[in-house]
Amino acid sequence: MTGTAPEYDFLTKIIIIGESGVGKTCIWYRYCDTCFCPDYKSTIGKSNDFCSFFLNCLGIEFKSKTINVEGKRAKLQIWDTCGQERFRAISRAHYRNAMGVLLCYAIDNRESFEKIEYWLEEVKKNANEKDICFVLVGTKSDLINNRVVSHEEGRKLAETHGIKFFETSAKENSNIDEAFLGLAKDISGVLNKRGNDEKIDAVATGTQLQHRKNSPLISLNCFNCS
Ligand SMILES: Nc1nc2c(ncn2[C@@H]2O[C@H](COP(=O)(O)OP(=O)(O)OP(=O)(O)O)[C@@H](O)[C@H]2O)c(=O)[nH]1
Ligand SMILES: [Mg+2]
Repeated sequence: MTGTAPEYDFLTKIIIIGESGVGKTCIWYRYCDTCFCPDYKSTIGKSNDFCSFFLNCLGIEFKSKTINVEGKRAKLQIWDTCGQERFRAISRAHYRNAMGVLLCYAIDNRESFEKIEYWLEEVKKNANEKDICFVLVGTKSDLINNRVVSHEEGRKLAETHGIKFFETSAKENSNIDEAFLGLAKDISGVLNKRGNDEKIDAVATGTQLQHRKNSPLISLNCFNCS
């Protein structure tokens, strides 16, 4: 046998979106680097150095994490985006090939909650992936005294869209692993179904199963197709 064993069963791209200041970058760092730094600068423009700004503008800023999703090794490529309106065109470039979206509002910011529908539509309009998975995330759940969006409101909104709901705190490291795992499970379900559909197609047409070349960042060693 040649080559080394693949390090994952599937690879998928996840983006974190929502209004500026809801805590996207903090969630990203907490999940990928297991740390919380309370004074991040707003994403884009977070560095005055031209090189960082340029890389950031190109969207070359993601972190990877490999987790176990129901027995499969899932490599999540997680992209932080910028919520500021003036950089929205750049953020849209991140939607390409995304299979999963962490849709964030802050529990102490009603406007960010009211903008969730906007963000949902924004992704649906601009993403090229038809089976994109969403989870709704109410961030900063530690700010109990400043809460203006109830847990029930979040739950109902998620239910309306048929998606999972989590309240998280990057500060207290609460529910963040669960939110990403919930999303990864949904993505795994979509990929599994696709794998099965492709197998059924292949049987029906008598052709050999092949991966779609333009599949969104799905690894070429996924789902029993070796
Ligand atoms: N109390 C509390 N504050 C948080 C939490 N997460 C983030 N913050 C604070 O919220 C502010 C904004 O956080 P960011 O992660 O930079 O927000 P963002 O969504 O990335 O903002 P943009 O990059 O402008 O789109 C920072 O001052 C953080 O310290 C949290 O879980 N609890
Ligand atoms: Mg940010």
